[in-house]
Amino acid sequence: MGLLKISLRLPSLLALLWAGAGIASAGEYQLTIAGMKFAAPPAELHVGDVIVWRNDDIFRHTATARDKSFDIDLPPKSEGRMTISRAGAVDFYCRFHPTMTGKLDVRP
Ligand SMILES: [Cu+2]
Repeated sequence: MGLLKISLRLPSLLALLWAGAGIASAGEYQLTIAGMKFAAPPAELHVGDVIVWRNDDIFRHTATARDKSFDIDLPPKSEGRMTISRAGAVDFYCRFHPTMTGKLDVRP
């Protein structure tokens, strides 16, 4: 009887610890540009998360917010880090290739 109780409780305890760790830590996400396209950003972004923009192309790009909240210059084969500082939806584009676009959806 005692053994049964323990084996039932352990998985739910582990699940609780796992969920708690997810809430506490900010994430770091790489967002790659390749073939003149931004990769799709992660669906679950939060304030405090870090985005590492990575340009794998041989062309210079930028990750530029339409609301001017960020403007990351990305020479060929380079990376640029930024910490997300506010919640909301932000459309972004490349200043050199305006058809390159994407959107960040940031939760508080
Ligand atoms: Cu570009």
